[in-house]
Amino acid sequence: ELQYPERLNCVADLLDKMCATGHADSIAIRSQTENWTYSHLLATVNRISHVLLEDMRLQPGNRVLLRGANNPMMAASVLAVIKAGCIAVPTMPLLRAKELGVIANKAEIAAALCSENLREEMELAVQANPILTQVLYFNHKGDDGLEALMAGKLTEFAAVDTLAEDVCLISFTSGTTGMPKGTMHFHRDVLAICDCFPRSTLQSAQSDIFIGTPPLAFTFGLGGLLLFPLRVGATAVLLEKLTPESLLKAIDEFKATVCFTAPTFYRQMATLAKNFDLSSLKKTVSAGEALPAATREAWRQATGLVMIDGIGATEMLHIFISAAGDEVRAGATGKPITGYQACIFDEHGEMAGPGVVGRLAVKGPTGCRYLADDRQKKYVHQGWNLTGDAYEMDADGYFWYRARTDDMIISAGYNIAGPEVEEALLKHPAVAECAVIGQADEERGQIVKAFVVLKADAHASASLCKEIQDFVKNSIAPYKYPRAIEFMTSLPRTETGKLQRYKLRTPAASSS
Ligand code: 3UK
Repeated sequence: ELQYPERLNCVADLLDKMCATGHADSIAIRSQTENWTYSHLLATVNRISHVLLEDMRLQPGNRVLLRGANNPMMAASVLAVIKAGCIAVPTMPLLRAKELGVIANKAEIAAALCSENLREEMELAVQANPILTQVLYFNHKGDDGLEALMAGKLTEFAAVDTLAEDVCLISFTSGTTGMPKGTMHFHRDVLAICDCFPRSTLQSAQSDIFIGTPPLAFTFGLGGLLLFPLRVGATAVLLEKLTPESLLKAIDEFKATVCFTAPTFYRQMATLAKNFDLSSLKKTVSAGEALPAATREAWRQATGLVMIDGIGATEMLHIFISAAGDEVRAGATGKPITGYQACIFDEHGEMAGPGVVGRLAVKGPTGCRYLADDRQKKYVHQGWNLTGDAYEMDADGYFWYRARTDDMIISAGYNIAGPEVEEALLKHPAVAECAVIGQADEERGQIVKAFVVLKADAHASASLCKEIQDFVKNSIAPYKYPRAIEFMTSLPRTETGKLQRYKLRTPAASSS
């Protein structure tokens, strides 16, 4: 049972307390060019907090948009906003002015801190959205930027005294449907995620070095690459523009012990792993999308590591079902992590027992609070958070992913889970990546359609198409095979590595 005092500022716990308890000289954050100790991070955060309250004249409770790739100043800015009693609204680096405007208006944001190299779209957003009145740029050499204002500030700053249940973070979902939703989280929630998954599932320690791809604007990255390491006095490596190859190189170079990324990254990393020394790696966490069994197996063969799959959601702040080590059951996501409960609701909204595919519901120390109220009722029922995922629980309490509820394909009366067909396709030696959707069909309602990216040495042809179809028919129930296959050079994905299936559905198909 997690217990927190009624008043707390989570950054005081994550930073001031760590400095005061022997971690001041340990390395908190590394990047390609910087090594920041805990005391340097604390001083930097404190100076930014002074700028927010004194120069930008913000009041506790004000919302501050943050825009930057994964780097030390972006991390310090997020922490400083929260320490000053304000609400951090981190945004994805690739967002354009239009999307930044939507977020600023939805979350009623007047002030922003933005990395100099992402200035262009920020300025366009400011021009088009009168609500945005103040922007300061960081990672900026000029005398009008955040660093120039910080120079004159004290390195001490007492965290603004907030309630454990004051909102400190508004996180927007990565928008696989193209409609970002804001979710609110308390100071207490931030500490709760640090005290659940990393402690019980990862068993993180001070000696750990965390690395990975998810942006700090995605709660998967904010937790895994900043909050979790700080909570145990460990080191976070923050790197920009990573590719599967450069991430492998960085693991080797920084001697990383814990890695966070998405399944597609691991799949590509597995093919290149032999060129690097990955002996420092102990825990590799996959989240954001279902982990195909073929990817889990390729990763084990390449590195000897048993992947830790975990399902999380922006609404819940972080991972709530997972398994590690001997607890892993290949194919299943795992069991509710310490502190969380999960169950399946059937189509009538009743709690279902083992063996029934239904809607995954979770409960724990964190929970969904949407900015816009109308969605809230759909997501939260009697304290249970309904994730929008179709799952099945087995008799031992393991949870097996089937599909997003809106990705279930109904073809000639059969319910077909797209990811199961994707799993089967990925086992074919010519297939590098794939995505399966339901395409509208006069006769069958929908048919299974696969978009396939071939490996470099394979060539698209009618005979390969037939071969792949037969291959699938031979490994799963034949009615699930893709009646249509389209070869692609790449698949549409979000910045967080999630497939954008809605972009593959033709208008006719999605309206049916
Ligand atoms: C899907 C998974 C199967 C699932 C997230 C870890 O992904 C995160 O948050 P989002 O709000 O999306 C949530 C949805 O993504 N999903 C995520 N992980 C898995 N499906 N297996 C998985 N392991 O549909 C879920 O409802 O972008 C992940 C930590 C923090 C996060 N915000």
